[in-house]
Amino acid sequence: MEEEINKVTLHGMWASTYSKRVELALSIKGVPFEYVEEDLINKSPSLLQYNPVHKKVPVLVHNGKSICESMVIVEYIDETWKNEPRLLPDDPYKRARVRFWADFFHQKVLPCLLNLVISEGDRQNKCVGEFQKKLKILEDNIDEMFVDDQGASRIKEGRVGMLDIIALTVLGAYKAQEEVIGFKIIDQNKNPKVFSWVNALLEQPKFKELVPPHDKVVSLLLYLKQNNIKLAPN
Ligand SMILES: N[C@@H](CCC(=O)N[C@@H](CS)C(=O)NCC(=O)O)C(=O)O
Repeated sequence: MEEEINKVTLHGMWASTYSKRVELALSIKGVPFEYVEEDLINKSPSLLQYNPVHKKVPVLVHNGKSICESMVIVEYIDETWKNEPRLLPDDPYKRARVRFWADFFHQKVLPCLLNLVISEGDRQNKCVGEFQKKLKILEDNIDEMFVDDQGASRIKEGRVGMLDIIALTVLGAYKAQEEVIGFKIIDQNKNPKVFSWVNALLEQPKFKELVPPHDKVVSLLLYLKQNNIKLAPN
């Protein structure tokens, strides 16, 4: 009966940064869920039914009701399962700041990084410059992003939140991306705080088990690059 009352299903895709946000949030909260891997070339009728507007993953289905858009879903999870750790702070101003920085990752950092990975030559050089500017903004503002608490020990103890989730899902595949493009994009010397943050997250056991395998990500990125398939985040 309990299971029927709290039936949670996630429609996702293994390599999707957006689906991973939801998987991580559910895992952090300890919410059991059924996972449906979607073939995005041949989407399931359920996905089309649950997300008729965008027809995209992730979709969370909670007791038959669907919730779409990764950041909306992460907030829904935090508001529905109120156990610790809270993914957003209670204080309205701090919540607003978390949303602001999450949006910066989502709207600014991710598209820039994806452009960098798939482009070549002059275009790629331009993208590198743009991406470095975004990293500098993160580096300069990272202390605020930790919200109440500083860095690695907090993450080690599993006190992670929405900004950790988005930082990991946007920047966590940087080693695979570096392998594909052949140069460093997150440099320990130039971006020490971002570098330590992302690596502390990659070491967190809950996160570690959910990060897609390095070789599989490299193969996918090479395939997308060689076939000139644009990744159009939105
Ligand atoms: N803004 C959406 C983006 C979701 C998204 O772009 N999902 C991609 C997978 S990474 C997708 O389902 N693409 C299928 C399509 O575009 O047809 C979110 O944050 O959830």
